[in-house]
Amino acid sequence: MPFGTLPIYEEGGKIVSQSIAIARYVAKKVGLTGDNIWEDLEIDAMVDTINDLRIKLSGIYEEKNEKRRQELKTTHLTETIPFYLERLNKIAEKNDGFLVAGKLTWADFFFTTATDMFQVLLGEDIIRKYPYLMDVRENVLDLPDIKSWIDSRPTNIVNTDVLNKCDWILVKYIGVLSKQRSMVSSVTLTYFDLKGLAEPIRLLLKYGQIEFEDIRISKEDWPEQKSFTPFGQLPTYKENDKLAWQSTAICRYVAKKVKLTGSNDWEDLEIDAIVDTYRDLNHKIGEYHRESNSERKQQLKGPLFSEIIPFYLKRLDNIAEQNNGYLALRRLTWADIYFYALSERFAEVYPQILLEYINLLKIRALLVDKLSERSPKVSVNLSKLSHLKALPLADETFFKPSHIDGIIAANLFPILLGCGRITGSAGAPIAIETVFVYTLVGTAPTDAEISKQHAFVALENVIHI
Ligand SMILES: N[C@@H](CCC(=O)N[C@@H](CS)C(=O)NCC(=O)O)C(=O)O
Repeated sequence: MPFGTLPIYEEGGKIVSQSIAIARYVAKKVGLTGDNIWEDLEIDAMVDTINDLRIKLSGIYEEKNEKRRQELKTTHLTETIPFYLERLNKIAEKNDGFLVAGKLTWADFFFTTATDMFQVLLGEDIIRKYPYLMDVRENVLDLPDIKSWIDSRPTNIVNTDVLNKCDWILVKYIGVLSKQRSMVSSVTLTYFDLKGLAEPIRLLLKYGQIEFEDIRISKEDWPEQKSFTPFGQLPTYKENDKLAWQSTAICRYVAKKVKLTGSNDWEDLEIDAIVDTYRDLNHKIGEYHRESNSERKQQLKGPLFSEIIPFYLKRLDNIAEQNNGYLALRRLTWADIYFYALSERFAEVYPQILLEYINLLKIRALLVDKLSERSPKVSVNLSKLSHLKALPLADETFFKPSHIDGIIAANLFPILLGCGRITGSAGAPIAIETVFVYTLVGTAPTDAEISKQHAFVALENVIHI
């Protein structure tokens, strides 16, 4: 089992985990996806929204204290559930009893199975008051094949003990579009003035050189702006007159435009599974950071740092090692950009933890390469660097203009430094020993007349000294 969780899906000897990624993959096989990448984005956003609700409700069952559990249940029944279901009901009304695109898609299946589970867990029929949502369920449950499956399936299908232990999350994805910039005439991304959930989308747009308006809502303006968003949250993404929400769904959509998806359905499933797995971890880290009760926070801290984080990072690190330094498919995909952007905050707060996972650090370095400009800007004159001759520089062409291999956070830099210093003639760059290899800092000697040309040469292959 790749990450110690069920369900897993096996096909032709290949195994993958992450329930929503698997559902998306199977939906493609059985023709329940959208007709174009925007419809797929809408389906993904819908599935993620239902899953957001699922995650909120599952808090009731994770709460050990009986009084707090009842309070939470009441809040969810009176606030959270009506908030979501009223909005979903309106959407289903506009879509003639379906959730997306006025036709049956896998989002309707996801809704039906999720609400089955909510009803068992809450002991109440929460859908009864929402006629169009009842239609959504009927449109699924009345399908002859589904009917006969329900009649013949094992009766103990919902085992709440197991459900309480499960932590299934979501994600989405699909095809590939032309990289033509002109296809996107006007893109607006709205979020808070933070990296957060918008940063992977920003990086994907930047990677594809898609121009966009980066709107950042202030804390003061948020209460008013909230009511204009589909589910009271950000980010939202607008393309011409169409609006989308759900950050991971948007990432997958933009990834298709910029060609960072897989080249077949199975490859996309592999990317989705990695993205969902990192979301699982991110969710657990987020739970700890959001906990305001200091006693409960303390209880979460031990298992999070001694078990959960090492469990996930070790496995992801192994995957990157086996994948030519990437998280999937032995090449750059949106899973890497997603991981990089969402782990940035983690890397800032806990630089020491990430240092133990050298392959994950390398992904971060590789990505900066894709997102940065070429350096040095003109070729370096090697004859002026004779003091570097004996050094085992991994990148033998460091003197040629090319993309940089990495940026090291200032707070990490001192930790990486070793004691060695190799200096040349006055003004020549100094080679500084680091845990990776020697790096050069200083003014690069060039044939051109350039007064301030800095070469910071990090090297392609990591050499441990
Ligand atoms: N699953 C959603 C979650 C969105 C979300 O949690 N947004 C937060 C900011 S990170 C938000 O809008 N919070 C403000 C609020 O709920 O009032 C996504 O990935 O887009």
